[in-house]
Amino acid sequence: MTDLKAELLEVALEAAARAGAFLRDGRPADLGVAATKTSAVDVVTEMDIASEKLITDFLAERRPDDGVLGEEGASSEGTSGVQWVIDPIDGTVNYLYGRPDWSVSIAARKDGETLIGVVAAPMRGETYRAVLGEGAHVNDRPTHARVAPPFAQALVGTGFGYLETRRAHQADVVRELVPRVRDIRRGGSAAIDLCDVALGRLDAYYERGLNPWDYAAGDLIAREAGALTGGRPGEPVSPELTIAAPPGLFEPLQNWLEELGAWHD
Ligand code: LIP
Repeated sequence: MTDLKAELLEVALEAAARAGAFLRDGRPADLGVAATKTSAVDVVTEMDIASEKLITDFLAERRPDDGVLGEEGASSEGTSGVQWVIDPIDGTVNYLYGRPDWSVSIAARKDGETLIGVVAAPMRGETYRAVLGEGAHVNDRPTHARVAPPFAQALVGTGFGYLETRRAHQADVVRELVPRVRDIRRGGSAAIDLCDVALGRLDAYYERGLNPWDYAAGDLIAREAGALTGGRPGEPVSPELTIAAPPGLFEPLQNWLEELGAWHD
């Protein structure tokens, strides 16, 4: 592991641990919605904002020359060429409702490549991490995606956006999926869903409409665990479409999603 990747990983693990503990231990019993974004159900809480400030303050202390992109507005170019991509709470609606599946997602990118990714899931007592070319781990244990099952036996995760028109088309797509696979799961945190593919807790995951902060870390963790990731055929993961699955399942799922127009509203 290069010195840079080792340093970025150590900083990301500490930042995610601090934010995760703050969110787990400091959640107000009367937590409410502080603001909305693209719709009345696309919510931000005071804890999203506080978590992003905790992380960006820590990064400024440890890596002052790096750039930052955060879901709740953190945005700076930096001069080092390293950019941090942060989701201070992925699964905000779950966090708002006191449900356990939420995470802190932190990735570091340089020259267009994600070098390290960390996803902390405090209510699971687990932290997922990966370094480019060095494999994926859950806590300190290496993890690998499941071997591809037949399509009809695949457990597939997905999610839905916050806009009515997008949700209606996503429902049409998942309607076609349900009779063709083992089952679906809708966890509510893309970062955790991508890590669940890395852990073998899902056979596949797909979703349209994610932001870079939702998928940056989980995409690397899934790939380093042996899964393939991408969007439309020949495309990388993007807000247009994100897919993760082991070889042998990735290809038929990608073709099927292309045919059903899962990449558009
Ligand atoms: C969420 C994603 C989830 C998606 C939600 C939302 P947030 O991110 O993790 O997979 O279905 O619509 O985008 O908003 O909680 O950071």
